[in-house]
Amino acid sequence: MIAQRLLGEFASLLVGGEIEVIDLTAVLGPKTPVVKLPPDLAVSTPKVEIHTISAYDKNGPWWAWNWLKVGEHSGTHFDAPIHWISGKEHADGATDTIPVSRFVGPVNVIDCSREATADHDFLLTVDHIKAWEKMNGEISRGDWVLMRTDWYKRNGSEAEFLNSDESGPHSPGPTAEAIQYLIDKGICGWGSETISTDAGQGGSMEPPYPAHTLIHKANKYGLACLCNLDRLPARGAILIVAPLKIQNGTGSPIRAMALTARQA
Ligand code: 23J
Ligand code: MN
Repeated sequence: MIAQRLLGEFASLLVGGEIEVIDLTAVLGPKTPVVKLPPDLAVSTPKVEIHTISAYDKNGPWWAWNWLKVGEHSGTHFDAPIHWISGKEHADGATDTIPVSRFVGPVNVIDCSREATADHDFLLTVDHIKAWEKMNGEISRGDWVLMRTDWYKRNGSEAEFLNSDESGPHSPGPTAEAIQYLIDKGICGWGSETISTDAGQGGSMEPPYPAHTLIHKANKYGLACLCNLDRLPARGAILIVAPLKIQNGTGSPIRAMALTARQA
């Protein structure tokens, strides 16, 4: 009864614009930055390609359509538990087996934009999260947690976004302890604005790629290349992040969005 009434009120607030839909997604196309792994370690994902089938021409006189070449982990995307070796045994850990309820949930946004601008290798710590919780309230079971860095402002340029030098890529991320703290709180998933849920230097952390390793071991989800987190409140928004239902998929591009109360 109460849920039905709230849905009715929600519908009118949504249609009236008092509840806004914020786009958290980067444009997906040939310029989309893709992760570059050390060639001696691994094969990397290809760049996105968009191929025309027809464009109201001899290949289809009255219609236009395209086909895509796109890695599962391209652009604003979802990491499923089976993406990582630590999560490969989860029977409900692929894009086609994750319960659909996991794709909608309350979201906490931890603002690290000042720190990440000053230090491209900034790592979010447990103390930082605890300070955030003192200000904003405790992170709860089932919540999504996103790391705001304003790094998305670089995603028009792959060089700026990956920010690599002789020592490898440099972008902010979480410490292993911070991720474990969030897992112990029972979060649903963890998301970033950067190319990976881990820091650029995550490969040389302990364990290597701690966000991937620990989050997926715990049957939880990752989000990467999110945009516009500076438009979200620290808490109180609802996140919607649905991957394509790819058969045994390890991840998928998404249209990430959030429902927020319009600022007065
Ligand atoms: C494979 C190996 C390392 C990384 C990644 C993929 C990703 O960034 C990803 O998209 O999950 S860091
Ligand atoms: Mn990924």
